Amino acid sequence: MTAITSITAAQAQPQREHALDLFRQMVLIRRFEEKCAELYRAGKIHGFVHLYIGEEAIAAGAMQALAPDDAVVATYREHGHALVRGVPAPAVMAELYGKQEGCSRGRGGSMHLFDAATRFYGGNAIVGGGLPLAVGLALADRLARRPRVTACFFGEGAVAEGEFHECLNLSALWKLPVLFFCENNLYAMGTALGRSESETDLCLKASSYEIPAWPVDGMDVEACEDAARRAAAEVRGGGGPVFLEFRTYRFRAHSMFDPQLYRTKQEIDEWKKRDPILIYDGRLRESGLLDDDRLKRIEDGVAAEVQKAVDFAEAGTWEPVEDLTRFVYSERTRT
Ligand SMILES: Cc1ncc(C[n+]2csc(CCOP(=O)(O)OP(=O)(O)O)c2C)c(N)n1
Repeated sequence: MTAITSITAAQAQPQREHALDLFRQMVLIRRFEEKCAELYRAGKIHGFVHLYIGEEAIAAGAMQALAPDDAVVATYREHGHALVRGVPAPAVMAELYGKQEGCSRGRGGSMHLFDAATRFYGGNAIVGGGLPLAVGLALADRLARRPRVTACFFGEGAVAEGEFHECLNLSALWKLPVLFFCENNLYAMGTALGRSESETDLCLKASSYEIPAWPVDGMDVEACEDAARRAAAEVRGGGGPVFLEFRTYRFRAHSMFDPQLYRTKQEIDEWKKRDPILIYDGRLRESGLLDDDRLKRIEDGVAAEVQKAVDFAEAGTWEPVEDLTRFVYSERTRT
């Protein structure tokens, strides 16, 4: 996206609306997930929940590079990706509740959001598990000559997995249309990158497979959008995959259970000064696009959207016990 300070008058209005929309999407993810944490503590949501708070700029920015027909593959930290991709917030919240009105019929929960309509292929509890899916989706598009790309979001913890290397190798060899979007938040659960990797330069790893790769400030939503658009243009041009390393930080615990003994409060506070919402709030105010009134309108709108999602989830229904074996494939169900 063109920097909002250097646009012509003709471009100004859509650019302004776009900038405010990027901001609103980050606020939506933040408030939605703050509500998730509250509901988890209240016993409304069970199982594993991984919050994306602090990393919102990546999903909000990078998703702008995708067309409706493209595919998205994500990890278990994927509420934000689903929301920005257009999976309705009520369907996401109902899924977290385990209600059958959820986007995965309540059978997946927080880690397995899925939505065919937006080509959102999940949500995956397996570290690195999304990468082969993304390569397979891209291979299918290539074989069917469909001009689509697949965006694969994953954490830096995935680079320790064998399938990361297999997937980078094959997608580069076959020049498949994959956007590898690595979200490097420095820790895989409690393990800092340098404690598990001999080479911590992730772009160098991707380059070793002849994949163009560059780092991006993952706390700056415009930088994320700009990089993703450039990467998507290259991939659509038929040059094969591109790898982006979004440098970011998660402000909350790894999941709901994590004493966080592996990092200091001082480190967390330092990164919070680079809060993507705070940074963009400041930039929008400087360029005259945001003031207290407009911020209040955005916050009120988002609060209403989150409340609607909670109401929908609360009113949702549990799948009847007799349906337990539906969608379970085995010899027995076929006879
Ligand atoms: C194959 C596999 N090994 C181990 C785990 C346990 N595990 C869950 S999350 C996680 C850390 C992954 O970190 P990263 O990929 O950097 O993503 P982040 O949680 O930081 O977003 C691990 C090791 C798992 N889910 N899958």
